[in-house]
Amino acid sequence: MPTDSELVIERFRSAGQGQVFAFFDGLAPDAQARLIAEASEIDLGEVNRLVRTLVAPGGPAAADLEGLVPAPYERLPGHGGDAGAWSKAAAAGEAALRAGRVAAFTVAGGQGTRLGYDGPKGTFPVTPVRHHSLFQVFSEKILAAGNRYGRPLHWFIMTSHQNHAATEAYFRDNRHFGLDPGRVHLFRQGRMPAVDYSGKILLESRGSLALSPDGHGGSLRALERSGALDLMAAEGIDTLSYFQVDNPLVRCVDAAFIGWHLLKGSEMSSKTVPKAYPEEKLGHFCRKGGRLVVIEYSDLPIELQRERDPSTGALRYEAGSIAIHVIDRDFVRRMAQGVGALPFHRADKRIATVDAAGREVRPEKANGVKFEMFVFDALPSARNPVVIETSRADDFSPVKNAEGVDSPATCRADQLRQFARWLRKAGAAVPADPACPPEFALEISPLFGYDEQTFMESWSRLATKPAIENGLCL
Ligand code: UD2
Repeated sequence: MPTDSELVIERFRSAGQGQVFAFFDGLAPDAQARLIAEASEIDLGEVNRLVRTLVAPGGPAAADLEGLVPAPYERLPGHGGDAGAWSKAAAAGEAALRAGRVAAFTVAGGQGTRLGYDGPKGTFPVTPVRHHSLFQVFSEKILAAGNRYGRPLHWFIMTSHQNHAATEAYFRDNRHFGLDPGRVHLFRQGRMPAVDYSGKILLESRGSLALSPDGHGGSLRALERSGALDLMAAEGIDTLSYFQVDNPLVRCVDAAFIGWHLLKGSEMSSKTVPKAYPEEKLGHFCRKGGRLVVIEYSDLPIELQRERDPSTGALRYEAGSIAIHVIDRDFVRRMAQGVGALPFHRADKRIATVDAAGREVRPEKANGVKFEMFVFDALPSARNPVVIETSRADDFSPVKNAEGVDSPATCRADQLRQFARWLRKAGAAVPADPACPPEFALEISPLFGYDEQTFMESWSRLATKPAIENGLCL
């Protein structure tokens, strides 16, 4: 009788992936066991299908743009939207929050390579004065919203194998920033093996596979596998408010957005902002064959990204995707169980590996392919998907790069502008551009106000208004 290990090795050999065990015999028994465990995670049928369709010569096919048109969206009242419909939506969202039907959901499994920060991205110090982390900002927004609606929120956070333990320790060490630890649920996303350009699964070292997170689209199956969906069902939660870990401006739960989603009977809804300029790196909301799709910036020809509406001068494909969604729990379950399963995308990357002699190789240029799923690929399968406009200044300023656009500096300036806007609205005198004098120390904790409305309410309750010549920390 072959042992379990022999069966795994044989499975890989017959799939043409036997190279994974090239150094097996020289490994210590515990390292052998670890490699076998990693290998057992791999769905070889899936990998070989992806190699055939995405890596083999000729593939992948360019995105099919036949019949593509810009998607319509619900405009903000200030931009011609129906103010009555927006206030109905806000009321419906508030009722859902008060009934405890909504949970927050953050995807935090990415590797954050562009930022060059060592550690889970959520621990990055992002606020202008107190240098609070992304996770602290979200925690305080979620805590404050729970207090406001009289129902503490559950918060699901998807991590990766790489950053799970560090993320868990961070929350523990910081006492979950005041949240009930029983309502903060961390779970790991799935992994996919990387392959070289001939489709062979790469080793990261002699005794381990080159595995990487399966993309934010992996969140749908990870929510199912981790038991998060069952927990939601048991707690009476049917709606997830989804956002990315890199965006401290996001309204973690936005009543009007949740209300639009619920009132339209939508299974997955999205926020959009008009693209700031044609080359901005956002996906585009479009319609194709009667369905809502997101076409990534890298897949939409630049001529189309630059096309303008002759009457208004606005970009024709102006509806940018900022990766903020509301998702129905049962829809996640359906998608996770494979109905309308998400496609994988190919990403060419530099992948640390070993050579034929088992020596470490740190390539200078891309040497292979990683496979990732994108959550927005679920939209075409969703019933009545709705897209609503949001104001960029109130929802979107991601930290992606160490410098330049979407960097800690631009995000800091956007936070300062938001705080200044709220103060000005309340009648306080603040500099025209608070980001200009760097010594102007301004920061407002989400516990004081996490959006304009909650800020104004807290401000009006202050018996003595604070002086703000040199800044203000609330
Ligand atoms: C994403 C969108 C882009 C736009 C932009 C807004 C894609 C392909 N593009 O760009 O259209 O909406 O965001 O900021 O999504 N993540 C995981 N696991 C993974 C990979 C990523 O949890 O395996 C998380 C990651 O931690 C982050 C988010 O997903 O919170 C976005 O990932 P990204 O930085 O790779 O996305 P980006 O900037 O290419």
